[in-house]
Amino acid sequence: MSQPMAVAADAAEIARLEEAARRIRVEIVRTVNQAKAGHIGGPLSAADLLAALYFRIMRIRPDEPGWPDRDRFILSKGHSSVGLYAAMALRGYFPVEELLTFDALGSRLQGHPDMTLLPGLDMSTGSLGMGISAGVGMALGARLQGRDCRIYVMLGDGECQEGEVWEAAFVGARYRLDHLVAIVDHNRLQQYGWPGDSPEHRLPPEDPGELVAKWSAFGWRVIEVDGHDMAAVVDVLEAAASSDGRPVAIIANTVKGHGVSFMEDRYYWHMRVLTPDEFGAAMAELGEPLPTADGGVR
Ligand SMILES: Cc1ncc(C[n+]2csc(CCOP(=O)(O)OP(=O)(O)O)c2C)c(N)n1
Ligand SMILES: [Mg+2]
Repeated sequence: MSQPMAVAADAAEIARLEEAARRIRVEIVRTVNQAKAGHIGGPLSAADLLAALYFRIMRIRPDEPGWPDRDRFILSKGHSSVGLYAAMALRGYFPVEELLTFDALGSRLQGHPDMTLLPGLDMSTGSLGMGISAGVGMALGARLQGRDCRIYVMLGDGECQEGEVWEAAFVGARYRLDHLVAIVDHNRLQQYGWPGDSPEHRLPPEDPGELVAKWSAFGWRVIEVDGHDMAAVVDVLEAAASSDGRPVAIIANTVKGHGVSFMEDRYYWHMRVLTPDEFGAAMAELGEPLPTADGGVR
């Protein structure tokens, strides 16, 4: 059975999704601040993509996480788990307050996603390069079982340096897995990368156009998009559903740390704990100013 056509996203729907993305960012910052641990730049660059997927695109049932026909999501860049957890909590998989247990001993929300702990999590990840192989397996499995579900895999651009990504890309195209959608969070930074022309500046993991050329050369249908333009993100994710026999790679051009000005494009916010002042400033920028001792806001 083919998937029902979605009603086109109007301005109110785009605003709803933008608000979901803002709330995801707020929970990312709050959670990392509470845990004094966790990655922050990568989750922030992925927030708009996660909002579009979890709040509109994916056919999922948060109250029935094991529904066999659900679309699957694999966060291959598993270090961005806090963004995925925020999206799942806000979408109703578990209480938002549980985010405060992030990375604690015994929590279901480990620093890297553990599918044996959290219902609704489709794959354990963290070792970069592996998620896309799992996605190929799931797409093959769904085909064998006659299921119409889509498999979405989010990768980092630095992660695309892993050889296993390209082994899986080769196989995905060979088997014409047109229900497999890879989304590359192309934020042009990795953890450290190569030094640029100043101490603040690091070179991107790839040359301009290189990811588009490589995924195309491996036989994938490639679509490029501004990963922070919600209307455009929704358009390409919906376009990805019209199959032409090839798996789809969406190269989403993003900014690492997007939404918090002093984190944007700065490699050292890949993983860093906020000072109290930074926490206050970040929450204010995200539209959730913290209360001050005298009853005002920062
Ligand atoms: C196989 C493997 N090597 C190294 C790491 C350590 N590591 C975690 S995140 C990261 C950088 C990833 O960069 P990118 O894929 O661009 O992610 P993003 O910019 O979205 O955070 C590295 C090297 C890892 N998790 N797995
Ligand atoms: Mg990156």
